[in-house]
Amino acid sequence: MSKPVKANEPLVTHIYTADPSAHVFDGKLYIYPSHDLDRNHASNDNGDQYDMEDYHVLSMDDTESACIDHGEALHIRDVPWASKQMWAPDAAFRNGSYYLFFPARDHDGVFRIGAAKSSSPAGPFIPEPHYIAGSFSIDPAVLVDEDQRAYMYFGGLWGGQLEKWRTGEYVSEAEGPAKEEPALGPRVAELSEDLLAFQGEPEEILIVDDQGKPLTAGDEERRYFEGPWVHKYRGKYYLSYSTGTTHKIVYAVSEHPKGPFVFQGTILSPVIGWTTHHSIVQFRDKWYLFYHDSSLSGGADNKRCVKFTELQYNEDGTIRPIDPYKS
Ligand code: FUB
Repeated sequence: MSKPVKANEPLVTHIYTADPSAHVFDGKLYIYPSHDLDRNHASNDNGDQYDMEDYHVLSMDDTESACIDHGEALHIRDVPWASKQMWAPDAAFRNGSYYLFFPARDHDGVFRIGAAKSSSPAGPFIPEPHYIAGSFSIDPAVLVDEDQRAYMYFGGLWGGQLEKWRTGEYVSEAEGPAKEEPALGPRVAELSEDLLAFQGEPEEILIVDDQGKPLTAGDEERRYFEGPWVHKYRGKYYLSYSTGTTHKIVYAVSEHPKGPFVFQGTILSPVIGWTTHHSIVQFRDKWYLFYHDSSLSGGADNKRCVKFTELQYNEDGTIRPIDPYKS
C-alpha cells in the first residue's frame, strides 16, 4: 500500500517523473508527467539526455491520499509517426473521451505534437496515426475555456526547436533573435471540436512589460523559454512558463486567451536540476502548483520527480511567490 503524499515531496519514488500536467477528472487529481528513464547521460543544450519512451498516468483521490501509478499509458512503439523523446504531455476531456497530447521527434528528427484517446483518464491511450497537422516544437498545454473552446499552447527553445520555426517553416540552422529584439513567444492554436486538429495556423503570443513593450530575447529573467500553462482565475487568463536559462517559473496575465499577456512576476524560484516545469490546478476550494525537481536522483538533470504545493493569490489577483525549499 503506498504512503499518503506530502506537499513538496516526490509523488512517487519507484520511477522518475517530470513535467506534471495536473487536471481534475471524475473528482480526483490526475497527473500526466513525462517518464524519465534511469539512464546516465551527460546534459547538453539539445536535450538529448531526455530520451523518454513512454507515459504513465498518476492519480490521487485528494492531496492527502496515496498517489497511484496506473502503469504504462502509451509507448512510443505504438505511435507510427514518432521516433524518440516523448517529452512533456498534457490531457483534456471532451465528449466522453480523454485525450493525451504529447510531443516527440518525427522520423526526420523534427518535434511534432500528437494526440491519443482513451475512455479512461488513466489510459491506456490509443494514438492517432499522424501528428496534428501544422504542429511543431514541444510542451503542449490545453485550456478548455468556460465556453468549451479549446486552445493548445506550445513551444520551447533550444532542444525544443522553436527558433527553427521563425519563418513558419522548419529551418534546421535557424537561430533565435538578437538580445535586443523581441523574444520569441509561445504559440497558440484553437483546437477543432474533436480536439484532433488545429483550426487555422498557430499564432505567436506576445508577452509585454507593464509599459506595453515586448520582452526582449536578452531579458532572460522574464522572457519565454518553454513549458507554457494557461489557467483562468477571476475571469483572467494566466500564462505561466519556464524562463529556461534563469530556471524560474514566471507568469503574465491577459483578458484574452491569445493575449497579449502582461508580465507579472515569479511563481517558483529555481529548483534542483536544470529544467523547471509546472501546472496549476484548482482542486475543491484550493489551488495547487505541480512542479518537478531533481532531488530524488541527487541532482541528475534527466532523472526528475514530480511534487506539488499549495498556490495562493493575493487580493489583487497576483500570485504569491513560492520557494519550495523554505516552509
Ligand atoms: O522533459 C523534457 C523537457 O524538459 C520538457 O519538454 C521541458 O519542458 C523540460 O522540462
